[in-house]
Amino acid sequence: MTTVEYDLINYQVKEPHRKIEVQATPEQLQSFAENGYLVLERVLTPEHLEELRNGLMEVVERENPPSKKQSYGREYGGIYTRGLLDKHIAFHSLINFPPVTTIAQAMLGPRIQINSFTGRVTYPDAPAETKWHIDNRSWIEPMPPFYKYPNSINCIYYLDDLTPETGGLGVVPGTHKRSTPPPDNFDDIPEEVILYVPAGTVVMKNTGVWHRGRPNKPGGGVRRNLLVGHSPIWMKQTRFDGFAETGGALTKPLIDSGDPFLRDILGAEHGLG
Ligand SMILES: O=C(O)CCC(=O)C(=O)O
Repeated sequence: MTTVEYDLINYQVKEPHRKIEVQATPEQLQSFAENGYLVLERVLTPEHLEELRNGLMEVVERENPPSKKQSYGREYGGIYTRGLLDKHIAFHSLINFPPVTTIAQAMLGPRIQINSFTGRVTYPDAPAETKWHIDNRSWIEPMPPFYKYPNSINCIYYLDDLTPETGGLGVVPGTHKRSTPPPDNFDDIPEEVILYVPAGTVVMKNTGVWHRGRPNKPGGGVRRNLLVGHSPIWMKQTRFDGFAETGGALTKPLIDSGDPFLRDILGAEHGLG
């Protein structure tokens, strides 16, 4: 546990002093900053995992016929479903999930939002992988005088074990600090670290880190995960496939409750923080 205290330098903020009890050690935070990713092993209980798996499969089965195993092309294989906070109440348990959100606040500042909430499912009988990619980054060269490149975090909640059969997560440590994008292909990279983690583990990543979901092979089981983006409140929420990430039937009552943390994290506040 690490205590982090911030002052928001803004006359309009009612409570400018923010104290966060971060559920990580200073060494873990330092390693996240250096490598661009942090592994939180088994932070979901078996009961919580089951609720999330059931919620995800309900949505996926509602949206896709059983024969459909792919939303896009080979580059992003498997089924994707976006805007999950407004599709199933099971996911609301992750809106304020301190093992993750306090670390996001330690890395991004106290006023964070969820800017995307997506599920991904791949099946052993329909081998699927992703190419090397980054999730979200803006980098301009030369750096204009009034520009600071923004940082955000994507958290992958693994709902099934990652094994050589189901496919690990490949990451290249430190690449969030490079100006170059990853190669636009599926080739091996010598510095790749392959993470095989048990179900219930969350991998938090700077969205500029090069990574890929390795292939699910015949013999592996179904491989499910949730991809939850966090950013400072002033960034736009992602709009993949035309989805507004929050503000629909399930999240509007939470936003309308007026709770300051919920308003921030659900993207209803756009102040400078
Ligand atoms: O499934 C994984 O392990 C990673 C998926 C991913 O990075 C993505 O879909 O953007």
